Amino acid sequence: MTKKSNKKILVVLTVLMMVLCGLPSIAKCSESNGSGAEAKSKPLSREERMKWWHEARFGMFIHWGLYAIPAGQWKGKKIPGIGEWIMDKAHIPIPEYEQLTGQFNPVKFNAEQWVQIAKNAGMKYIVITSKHHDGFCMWDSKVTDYDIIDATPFKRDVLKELSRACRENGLKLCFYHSIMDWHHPDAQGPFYPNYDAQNSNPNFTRYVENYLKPQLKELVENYGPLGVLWFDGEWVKDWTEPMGRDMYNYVLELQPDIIINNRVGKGRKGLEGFSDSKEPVGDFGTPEQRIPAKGLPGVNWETCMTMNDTWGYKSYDDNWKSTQELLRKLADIASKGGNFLLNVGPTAEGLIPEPSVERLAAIGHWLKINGESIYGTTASPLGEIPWGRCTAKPGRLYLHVFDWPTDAKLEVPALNNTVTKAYLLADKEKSPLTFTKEGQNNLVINVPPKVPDKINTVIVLEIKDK
Ligand code: FHN
Repeated sequence: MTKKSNKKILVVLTVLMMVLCGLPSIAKCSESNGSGAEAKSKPLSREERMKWWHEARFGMFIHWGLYAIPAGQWKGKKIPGIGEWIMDKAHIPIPEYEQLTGQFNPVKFNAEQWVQIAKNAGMKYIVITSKHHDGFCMWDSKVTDYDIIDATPFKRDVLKELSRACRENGLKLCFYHSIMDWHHPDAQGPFYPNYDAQNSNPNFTRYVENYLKPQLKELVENYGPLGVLWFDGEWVKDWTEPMGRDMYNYVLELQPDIIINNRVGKGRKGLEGFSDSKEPVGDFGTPEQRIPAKGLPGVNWETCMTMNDTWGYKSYDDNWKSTQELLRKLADIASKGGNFLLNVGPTAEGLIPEPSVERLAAIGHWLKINGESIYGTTASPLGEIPWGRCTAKPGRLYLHVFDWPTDAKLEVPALNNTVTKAYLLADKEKSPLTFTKEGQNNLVINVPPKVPDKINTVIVLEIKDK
């Protein structure tokens, strides 16, 4: 019997189990102690589940898949747009795109090294594409052969290796998973590249029940516990808000403390927080490539962003953001109460591009000194500040100074609190800076004339009251 037919039998059995046990209770079913009286513990609240995530503030996004091989070029032509969309942008027929599997052999991939790069950058979690829109699976999935083990000469389960490395290094592993699938026959539709209306008989519900859900179960149960399930590709017309809600509940049953983004439903509205519906599904909003000017008050959110102009590797995209830009974005996001998910697009050999590595190392260096002003902080209680940003913790304000005052006097507007001490966060001795109150609420701090850190100097204010 072939592996494919084994997989088919497995799918049929799984579906049968689901029907017998009553959807969506796969986890309940396998957890039964046989007594019939299953004690159900109280579900964790959203904020209990999200505690580590708020503390973390900074994570690594990894877009990696077959698209790293063409790296933005197809048949000698540079294809405009983001690298991981090449199948769509270059109108590559499925059988032709599938040929890439034979070339996928990233022998330089080293999970430990990737995790070290993230850890040294001060990142606390990693979100990697388990499956992007092209449908190729980066783990050994039992419900398809279109995966890294069955279809490539590499035959290594990169998600398994990353899961181990993350666990050993104390980082949370999270998966990005695309709902839209350009490869699965049941998920086909006129939107998809090379849609063949004559020969296909798509059935999206069947795709969700027999493919998407079993795959997520594999990911949560065999690679978990996971930090986040980060859905995407939810805009396809076949995907509905009720399907999103069902999926949210399904995943939470599999792992009760998991966090799930807003793209599980159709909630990506406005600034990519949530729709106006009364109870939008998902735990956090996902502004993409932008930082909402005033954050997203009352909503958990995470900005995801590329370092150049692509998520998946493109060999000729050299439009890198500078370390200064990235570090200031991190402070800006934290000052508005959000998380920063910064992307890398590894090469087909399995290497994180050097410009990304360099920037991450520099960010890590800054965070080693100034991390206290980012991790576990909350949004700025102050209004707009002309020279930089502010983050807060109980009893402390962290002033992130981007533009150092030429007269060595830093004015902090609209500060109502009693300040007991001010010092540079980078100063191990915590030598106090002197300050005076000016007018009603303005505080003027006497700072060293020479800028200590051109990118972002952090001044700590210890304050008496909240
Ligand atoms: O289409 C994708 C894109 O390729 C990339 O994965 C980003 C990351 O947030 N999300 C989608 C567009 O919203």
